[in-house]
Amino acid sequence: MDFRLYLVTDRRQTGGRLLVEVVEECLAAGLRAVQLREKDLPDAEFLALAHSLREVTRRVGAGLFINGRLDVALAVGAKGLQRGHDAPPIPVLRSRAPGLTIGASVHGVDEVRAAEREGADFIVFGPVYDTPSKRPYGPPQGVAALAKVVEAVRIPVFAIGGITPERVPAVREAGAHGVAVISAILGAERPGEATKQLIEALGSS
Ligand code: TZP
Repeated sequence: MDFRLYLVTDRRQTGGRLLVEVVEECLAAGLRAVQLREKDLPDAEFLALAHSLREVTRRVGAGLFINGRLDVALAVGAKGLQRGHDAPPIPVLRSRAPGLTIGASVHGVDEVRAAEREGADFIVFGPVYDTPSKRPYGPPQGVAALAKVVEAVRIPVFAIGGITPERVPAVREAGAHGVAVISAILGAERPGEATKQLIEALGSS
């Protein structure tokens, strides 16, 4: 995987700034991969946002990943698809879109093995740390569970959930290839600076 920092979008966390502008600032700071998530956006708006993000990522040669919606990933020429739990199985996605890089979002060791067997290119595992949006689903998984997941597969694992620059050393120690982040970047007063700090903690972008 040619990136270690994976920005996941949430347009409600930008403090009123336009999401595309914030992402542009992060790309200028060295960000190489963005996932458009926005699960609650109606199709037409989601597609329009995907086109805008495709444009700004294309300018700097960064990768755009689309959460869940294969049709949108294909329509905008995204680099990849982030597969959620309700999406078709990975082999089906792969047969429909052989060129896409497929990330699988998983929450447990069994699931992670299945995702690798089915052909996922990488894993996003979490929440590793406490994070407000995931509190309704129970306690965070913790770094020990992350280490187990990393041990169970050969594909790269990205840690998600409450990730900050200070927590990067612990998740890297647990074997994570990289981190996926929402609030530490989008909620920062200066998202570009926050991006730089995460890249520095990771040792590469
Ligand atoms: N999946 C697991 S935790 C999470 C998602 C989408 C939210 C991560 O957000 P933050 O703000 O980086 O903790």
